[in-house]
Amino acid sequence: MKNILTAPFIEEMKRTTANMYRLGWDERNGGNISYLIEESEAEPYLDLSRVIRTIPLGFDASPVSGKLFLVTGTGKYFKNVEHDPEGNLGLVRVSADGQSAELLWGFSDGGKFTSEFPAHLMSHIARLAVDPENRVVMHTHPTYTLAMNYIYELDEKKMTHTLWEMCTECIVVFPDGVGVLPWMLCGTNEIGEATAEKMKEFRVVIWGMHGVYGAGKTMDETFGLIETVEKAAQIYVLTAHLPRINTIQDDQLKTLAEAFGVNYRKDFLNL
Ligand code: 2HA
Ligand code: ZN
Repeated sequence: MKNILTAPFIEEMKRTTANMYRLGWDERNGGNISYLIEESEAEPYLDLSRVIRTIPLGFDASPVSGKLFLVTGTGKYFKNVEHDPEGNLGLVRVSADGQSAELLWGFSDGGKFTSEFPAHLMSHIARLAVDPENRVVMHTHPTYTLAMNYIYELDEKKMTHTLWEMCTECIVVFPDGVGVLPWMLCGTNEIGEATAEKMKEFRVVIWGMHGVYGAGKTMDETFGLIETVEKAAQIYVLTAHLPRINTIQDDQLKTLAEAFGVNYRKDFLNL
């Protein structure tokens, strides 16, 4: 058996959480990531028949039964993942009946997965139905996206439109726009279900006055998606109180989307 601490998926999780912490997006225990791992990726590092303990999920995750997820722990700090991956992360397999998670590695202090794991798994299920290659779900509290939530209507069309105007590449990176949920109690199945419903349509879902969920095929793609939304929100917040002299026009956004061949939300432009 190879040492799991050298596995590429652990390395990626360490690098990503450290990076997000340094960006100031994941204060204290803020944020959580789940990463679908293929059995063939985990097998060189772990005896997959050895279950350390079984943890109830609290909802029916049978559409992802048997799938492995590397996930951040509840109450754990992104800041600490790189120094103690085994204490702050866990590799779990969704049980055959979809009711629980079988811990295969990690959570070494007796901990468990993030309180948002239902929202993550429901989002994985929703995204996999649209894109079978989806593997990552990421939740974080990016500063400017959050700031924008307090000074801008929580409206999908308006918010997407404004974000698209803020950087030329936005419409190319998130042509599907951003889904928006009102403030809701986090850590519940209800917010998980609402997020998953939005994830059928959007890869980015803003949780009003809380943060953002992103989904994608790889850690880089998912991080890049959120990073681009955050950059746009930053430009917005830096300019919102100033007179707007210039803006990217809707016909230019259309030209961009067509030049890059992306399937964008045409109903989010005012043409
Ligand atoms: O895990 O960010 O939404 C901490 C959170 C909850
Ligand atoms: Zn959060």
